[in-house]
Amino acid sequence: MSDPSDDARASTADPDPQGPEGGDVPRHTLRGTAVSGAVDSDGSGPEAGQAAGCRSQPASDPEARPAVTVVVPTYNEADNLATLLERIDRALSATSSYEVLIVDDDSPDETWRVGERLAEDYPVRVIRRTEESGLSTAVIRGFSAARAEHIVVMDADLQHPPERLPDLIEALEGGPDMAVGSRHAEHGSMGAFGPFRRLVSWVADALARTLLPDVRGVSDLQSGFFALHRSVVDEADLDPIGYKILLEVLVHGDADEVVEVGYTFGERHAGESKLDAGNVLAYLRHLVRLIHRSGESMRVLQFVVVGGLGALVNLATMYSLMQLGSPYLLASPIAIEAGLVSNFTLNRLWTFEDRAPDGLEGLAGALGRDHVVRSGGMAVNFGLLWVLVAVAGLLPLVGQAIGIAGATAWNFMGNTWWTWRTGR
Ligand SMILES: Nc1nc2c(ncn2[C@@H]2O[C@H](COP(=O)(O)OP(=O)(O)OP(=O)(O)O)[C@@H](O)[C@H]2O)c(=O)[nH]1
Ligand SMILES: [Mg+2]
Repeated sequence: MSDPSDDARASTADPDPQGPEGGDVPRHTLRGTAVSGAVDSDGSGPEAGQAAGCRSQPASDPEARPAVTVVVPTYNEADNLATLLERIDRALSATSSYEVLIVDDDSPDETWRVGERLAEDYPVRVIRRTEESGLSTAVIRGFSAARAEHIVVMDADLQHPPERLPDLIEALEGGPDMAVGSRHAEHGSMGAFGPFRRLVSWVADALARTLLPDVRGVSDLQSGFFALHRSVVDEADLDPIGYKILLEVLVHGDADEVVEVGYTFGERHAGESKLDAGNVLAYLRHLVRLIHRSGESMRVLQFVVVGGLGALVNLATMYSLMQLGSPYLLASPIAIEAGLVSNFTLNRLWTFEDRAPDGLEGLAGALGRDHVVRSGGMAVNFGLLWVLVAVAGLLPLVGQAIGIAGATAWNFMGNTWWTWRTGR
């Protein structure tokens, strides 16, 4: 975990040249970090930005701990803060003592300054970071500076309805370690999400669910709206890339029981989205790091090795048949089938050994399912090739290489969820 003084701001500091989603970030361990008063705001000392203290606690008592800390990462959200804080206050002030911790990356629109001004009316603290940037690291910074036992993470743009905060907090009080706001749970909805973003969100979810068995019970892995007991992250070694801090916490945090609370994703109130194509790449890199650290990468590696061997079996069979005088159009489908059977057998014995079905009937069923999955894989390969070459204008070989990667991902998902569904 970075020392709080990392963020101390020189008065002439420029915004981080890497931008809000800069490159790799340092690894964070929350163990043993100070959680109160260690906040730099406008440079006037650790207590800056705490003018209103914490609601329902004597403002004169600097040690007073709120029951809930709402961590809000911000970048250029100046126009959203007043409404956000007003609605959070309306939702929470009657039932909980709370504080809002704004973690701002030195926004050019001076979100941090607006936050400090609003701290006169609401229990707000502001952390203005200049030496580190990025949504996920901002949230981690919020975890370490939070003073409450219960921590909620939410966006500033009002897409996460503050009115659901009491439900998230109440869900925690019953015993679970985490409560995740979900758009797919009961009473949840994607709101005005367009079809393209729904598709992206679905693919991103499916990839994570396939590759990370630990997170399968959570229906909305893309959610940035969640609550946890601080013990979930106190000892966690968090090392995220990009946007998806929830995934990181689910995989590396100490949460045994996770519940979901449905919510409707609202429309951005003001300002602009920070999502761009770079986020997609960051997400994939994050997934690779997560599967590596969670040990699941071994299965993926085995699957790829088996696929490579299958390609060799395919070529060797075709070569042998043609040597025996078979025409290539007859040799090819036989060789393809030999490759498929080789993949199936090795995956049965090695990659998915822990899920092997019982008996001959179970095996035959798995073989049939595998053929369906791999036919889909060929369609994915061909479809991607066509889109990338005919629509996007890429070179055919590049399109084919991306097609193979897409088909491998498809086949792995199909094998994980369907082919080898038994025995688990
Ligand atoms: N501190 C910090 N906050 C960030 C950064 N990038 C985004 N945020 C904040 O994280 C929250 C989510 O960002 P959004 O741009 O709204 O992302 P999104 O909700 O997935 O995308 P939209 O639906 O298009 O709004 C907002 O409160 C942002 O201000 C960053 O680099 N640093
Ligand atoms: Mg948003």
